[in-house]
Amino acid sequence: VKGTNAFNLSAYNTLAEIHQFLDDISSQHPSLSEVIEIGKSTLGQPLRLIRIGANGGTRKKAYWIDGGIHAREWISPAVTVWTINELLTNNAKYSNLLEKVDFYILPVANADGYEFSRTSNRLWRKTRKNHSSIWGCIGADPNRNFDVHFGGSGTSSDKCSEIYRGPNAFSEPETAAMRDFIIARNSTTAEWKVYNSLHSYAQMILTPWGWTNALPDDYAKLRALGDRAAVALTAVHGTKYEVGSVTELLDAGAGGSDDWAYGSGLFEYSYTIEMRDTGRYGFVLPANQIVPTSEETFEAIRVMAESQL
Ligand code: ING
Ligand code: ZN
Repeated sequence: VKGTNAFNLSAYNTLAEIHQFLDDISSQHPSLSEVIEIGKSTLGQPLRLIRIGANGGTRKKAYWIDGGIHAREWISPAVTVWTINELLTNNAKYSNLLEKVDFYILPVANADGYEFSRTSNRLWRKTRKNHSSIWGCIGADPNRNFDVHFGGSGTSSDKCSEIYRGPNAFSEPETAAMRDFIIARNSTTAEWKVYNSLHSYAQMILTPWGWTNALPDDYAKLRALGDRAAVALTAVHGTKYEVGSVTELLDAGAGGSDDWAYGSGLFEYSYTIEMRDTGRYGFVLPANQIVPTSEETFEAIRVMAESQL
């Protein structure tokens, strides 16, 4: 499947290829999109997102999607680029949605980790910031580095752990850039509504909380929309999904981005979506599953977005 300028939507692309794709597709749809650099990674890579929506500059309901918080979950950046291509290439189909809602899509939140996973260690998860001189113990888990009950259950102070939370909340420039951008936009042009963080693998739509077994006050509301999204997702290719809070379905993990998005009060709805598969290939999902995974995940996103119309 070829997207704009022969960008290959059915392959796992490099960070540079993804950034080129953002520039190319945005230049083809200048009235519906803009590319924004929200900061730099530890190793100096730009952290780039695309805003997609009509009427640039006006305050609109806003939908955030990040991919690639965890380096090895390659399906996540791949689904974000497919989604960007779908919204812009077929924008006539989504004109009402794009009039009312702005999408902010950050394909590769953990840019350094993604490149390291591509070039050196396929199963790398964390960032690449040097918190430790011990070989193999670099980086922090960005999904334990946000600030809701930072340092709580399901996190580690061991720099060699896969769930090392970092020395303090937002110690990683990648998570700090997300926080700063989301907060700054909130007071200008984004009325944040829905937060999605795309991960793999488990086939689950997860609501907060990750830091406690307690459920959020609005759990019934979050769950109802998550359930509707899962039904739409499954209808595409029959892929089975579970819906529940992080601690209902997985182990606790404090400092997750979805807990911060919801707990900060910035977003009304917040979900971590754990995409394909359930373990057969795990993080090393074959590239021939990129398009079907994107097609089904997009229907879940569409339900969440259209709930805002
Ligand atoms: N799973 C998530 C992780 O960060 C999660 C699960 C989501 C934990 C939200 C805490 C909060 O461990 C994967 N596969 O990354
Ligand atoms: Zn993950």
